[in-house]
Amino acid sequence: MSLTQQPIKRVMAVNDISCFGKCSLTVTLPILSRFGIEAVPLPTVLLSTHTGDFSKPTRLDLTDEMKKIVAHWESFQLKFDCIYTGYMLENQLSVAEEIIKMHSMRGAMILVDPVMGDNGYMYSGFERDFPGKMRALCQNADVITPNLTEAMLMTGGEYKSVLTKAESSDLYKRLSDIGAKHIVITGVHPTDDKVGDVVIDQNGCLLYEQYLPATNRRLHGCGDVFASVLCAKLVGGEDILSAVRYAQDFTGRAIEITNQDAQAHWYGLKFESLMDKV
Ligand code: PXL
Repeated sequence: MSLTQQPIKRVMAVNDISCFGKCSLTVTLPILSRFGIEAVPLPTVLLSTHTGDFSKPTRLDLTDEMKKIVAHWESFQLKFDCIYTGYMLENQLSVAEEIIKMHSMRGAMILVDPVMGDNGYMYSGFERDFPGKMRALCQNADVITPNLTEAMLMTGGEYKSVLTKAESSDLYKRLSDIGAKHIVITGVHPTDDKVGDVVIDQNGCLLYEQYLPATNRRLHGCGDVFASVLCAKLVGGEDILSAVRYAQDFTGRAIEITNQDAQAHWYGLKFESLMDKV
C-alpha cells in the first residue's frame, strides 16, 4: 500500500525525548495514539530527564540525525496531516522551518508550541536571542500555544504573572502581530487565585477565555499534555474553540489527579489513568 495515502491522520511530532520526567514526546506519542492519530516522532534532543527539576540532565543533540530522517522520509514522499513542533535547540529552528514550509504547502496543519520557558524564566540552555528566532518560526503557523512566559518573551514584554485587563489587551495585540492564525495562551492569571487559557485570532480579537481556581504547585509537562490533546482534537477535525475547551478540561483533570498524589508525583503530570476516559 502507498504511504502517501494514509488510512488514518498522521502527525509529525518534532520534540525532544526527556526519558524520565513526562514531557515532550513521552507525553505526545501516547496521547496522539489514544486519540486514534498516527504519531511519527522526529526527536530533537535525547535527555536523561527534562531540564526543570533535575540537576545536569545528559543531552544528545540530534540535529544531524533529524536532517537524515527527514531526507529519508522525503525519498518516499511521506505525507503528514499536521506538523506539531515543541522543544528544540536554536540550530534546529531552521530545520523545523524547512519542514513547516514543505508540509504546509502540501496542506498540513501547523501547530507550533514555542517551548522555551515558564514562570517568568527561560529554560536553561537557551540564549537571549532564542525568543526572537522562535517568533519567526511561529509566523506561518495555524496555531501557536505559548504559555504566558513564552508569550511575553516573544513580544518583548516584561513578565508579570497577573495581568490587568489593559495589559492583557496590549499583549494580545502584540501576539497577533506575530502572524499565526490562532494563538492559544496558557497559564493566564486574571487574578492570583485563577488560571486559564485564552484564544485570540490574527487580529487580536479575543475568541475564548476560561479560568479555573489556581493551584500553587509548578508542574512540568502541563503545556505538552495540553498541546498534544489540542493537536489530536484539531487533526481529528474539531474547531479551535471546542478543541481548546477539551484540552483544557483534560489537562485540568490530569493536574487534579497529580495533585492527589503530589509527593510521589512531583516531576510531571499523572495523565495515564485518563487515557481510558477519552
Ligand atoms: O515541557 C517542556 C519541556 C520540554 N522539554 C524539555 C524541558 C521542558 C521543560 O522544562 O526541559 C527538555
